Amino acid sequence: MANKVIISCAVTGAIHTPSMSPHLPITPEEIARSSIDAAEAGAAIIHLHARNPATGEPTPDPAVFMRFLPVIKQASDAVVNITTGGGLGMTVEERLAAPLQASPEMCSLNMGSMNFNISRAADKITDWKYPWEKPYLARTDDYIFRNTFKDIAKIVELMGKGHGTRFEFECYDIGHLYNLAYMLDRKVVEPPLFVQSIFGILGGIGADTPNLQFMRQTADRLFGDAYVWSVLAAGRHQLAFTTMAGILGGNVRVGLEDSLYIAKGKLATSNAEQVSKIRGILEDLSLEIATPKEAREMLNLKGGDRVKF
Ligand code: KMH
Ligand code: ZN
Repeated sequence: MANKVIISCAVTGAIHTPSMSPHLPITPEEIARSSIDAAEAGAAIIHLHARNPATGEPTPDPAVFMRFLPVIKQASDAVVNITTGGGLGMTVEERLAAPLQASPEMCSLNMGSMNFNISRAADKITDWKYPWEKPYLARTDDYIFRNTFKDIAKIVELMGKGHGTRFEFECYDIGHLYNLAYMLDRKVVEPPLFVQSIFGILGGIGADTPNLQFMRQTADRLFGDAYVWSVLAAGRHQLAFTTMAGILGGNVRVGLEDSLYIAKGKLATSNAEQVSKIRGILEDLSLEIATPKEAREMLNLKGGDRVKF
């Protein structure tokens, strides 16, 4: 089982905006449908954010999450992973509101504060669907995504100790691995650690191939066999980096949160399309895809019957 590949799918996120793709799921119905289809295509873990159904703006409102979480659970065995990163400008308290109510098997945990700059995305759009989109992106050249050691410890305390939720540790740079190692040394977090290495966000490590090995070797040195490695890369780097991660024995994350494309210049029409594509590549490389049950065993999750939705 150790060499089975977990495919995570991040279905909507808080980075892309409605004007960038007509295929980005916005409403609870669209998020549920897209998640269920992605799970059927082979995703064992579904990583979720919520959006205001009327405008597509990221929202921390637990009531909106609760409109799609039970629908996904009823139609699929996939592990539900709720963001604690939320959307740009949300407080840590706002970011925690939905996971505290839903008590999911997994939630994300961002391993450091950083300049999270997605302002370049605004350059390409000329026709904006909603007034919030352009300023939301543009102001990120002066935005710090806050995740202090105290914040991280608080999230572990509330979600980990409080709810038995385990974490997708989002590491955007090598230093974030050291932050996680510090938490491991102090027994704040427990193995097996699901380390999501992220490449290509401006403010974090770039999507250059040598960095993939650097990240892997550093994680090996710091965590030994106490971690399960996964990789995501932003935008056009998504497929190359996830393919390389599979070859190197890692797990992968795809989804429209991370990239809106399926090929050069071609928008993905669904999350399932990206899941099917990476699944096909991994299977062509003779790698086996983990089922949700196998992912639960690999990551020591509490089980889908112990969530509150
Ligand atoms: N969009 C990813 C680069 C979170 O949800 O906590 C970051 C992310 C953060 O997935
Ligand atoms: Zn996310």
